[in-house]
Amino acid sequence: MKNLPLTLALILSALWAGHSMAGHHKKGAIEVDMPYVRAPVPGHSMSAAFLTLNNASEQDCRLTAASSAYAKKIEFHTHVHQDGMMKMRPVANVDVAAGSSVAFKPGGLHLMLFGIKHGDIPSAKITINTDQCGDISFTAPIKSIKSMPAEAMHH
Ligand SMILES: [Cu+2]
Repeated sequence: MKNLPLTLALILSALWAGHSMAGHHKKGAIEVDMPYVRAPVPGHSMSAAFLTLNNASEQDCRLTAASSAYAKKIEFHTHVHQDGMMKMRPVANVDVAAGSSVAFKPGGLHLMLFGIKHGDIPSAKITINTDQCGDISFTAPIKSIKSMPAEAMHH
C-alpha cells in the first residue's frame, strides 16, 4: 500500500470539492442547503428539485413562487395519500416559520419542474420568491438518480 497517502489525499480533495459544490447559499433570512435537480428521464420534460431551507431569522417566510431558466414552469408540490396511492398535489405557498427548516425531499414536498431544457446541462439556477424575505437564488446540480421509482408516481 505504498500509494496510500496519495489515495487518501485524492479522497480528501474529492470530499472537499464535493462539500464546497454542495455549499450553502445565503440570501436574506433563508439559507439553502444541498439543492439538487433530479435529471429528467430521457424523453420526459418534467422533473423535481429538492433542497432544505433553513430560516434562522425571527421572520416567518412564505414561499410564493419559483422560477428558473432551466424550466418553463415550477410549482410547489407535495405528496398526499389518497385511495391507497401517493399522489402529487400542487400547493400555492410553502411556509418556513422563523427558526425552522423545511425539507423538499423525494416522497414529500418538492419543486416540480415543467418544460425542462434538454441537453448536457450540469446545473440549474433557481429562484424562489417569498413574501417578506426577499428572493432566494441558488444553483442546483442536476443529478441522475437511477433508483427513483418510475413515472408511476407522476401525474
Ligand atoms: Cu410533483
